[in-house]
Amino acid sequence: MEYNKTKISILKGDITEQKVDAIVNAANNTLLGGSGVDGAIHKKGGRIILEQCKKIGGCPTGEARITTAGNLPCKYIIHTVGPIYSSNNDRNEKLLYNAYYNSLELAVNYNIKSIAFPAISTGAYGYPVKEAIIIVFPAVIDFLDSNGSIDNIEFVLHNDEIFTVYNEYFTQNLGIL
Ligand code: AR6
Repeated sequence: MEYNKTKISILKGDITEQKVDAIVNAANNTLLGGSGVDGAIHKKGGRIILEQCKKIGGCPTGEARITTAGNLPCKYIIHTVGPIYSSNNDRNEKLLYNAYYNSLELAVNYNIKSIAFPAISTGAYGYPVKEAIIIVFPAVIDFLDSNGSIDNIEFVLHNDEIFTVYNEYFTQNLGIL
């Protein structure tokens, strides 16, 4: 679909293979790597990403930081940290919203025109996908309403169940987005 001239798409796959300007990493506060999408990005991207992350020195939950992408086909990695679902309670929604919004804001500051997001916090951090999705799209739409200069936003889902939830939400809300 298109919103304010930005193409928004959902696909099933591996975010490390996306040939976009930037991919978003679902990192942790240390930015020193981990499992899941974070592990895949560091493994395929190579040590240069970790070296830059070490220099940055961490990232608070809901904020975003940027590095180059090493051996990956994209140009940049935007590292953001989503909330750990079980430990934030009433702040989960705001923190997840901020992770998406701040990643997009950082992207625009770097003149990034295409960006791919994983389903932040829905793996190790335990955020239920059906609760996450109703935060993700409004965050993106709010951002585009105030800042339209991104051409392409992709949601790259690694897992069938999550892809189905995104797809249903996308289909049902297409008319009102
Ligand atoms: N491409 C796209 N999505 C992926 C990929 C991939 N290659 N691999 C996994 N996913 P997670 P979190 C999906 O656990 O919940 C790390 O250890 C996966 O199916 O990667 O934000 C960090 O260092 C899930 O839907 O991130 C943190 O400590 C989604 O990515 C912690 O995990 C997010 O799952 C962050 O947890």
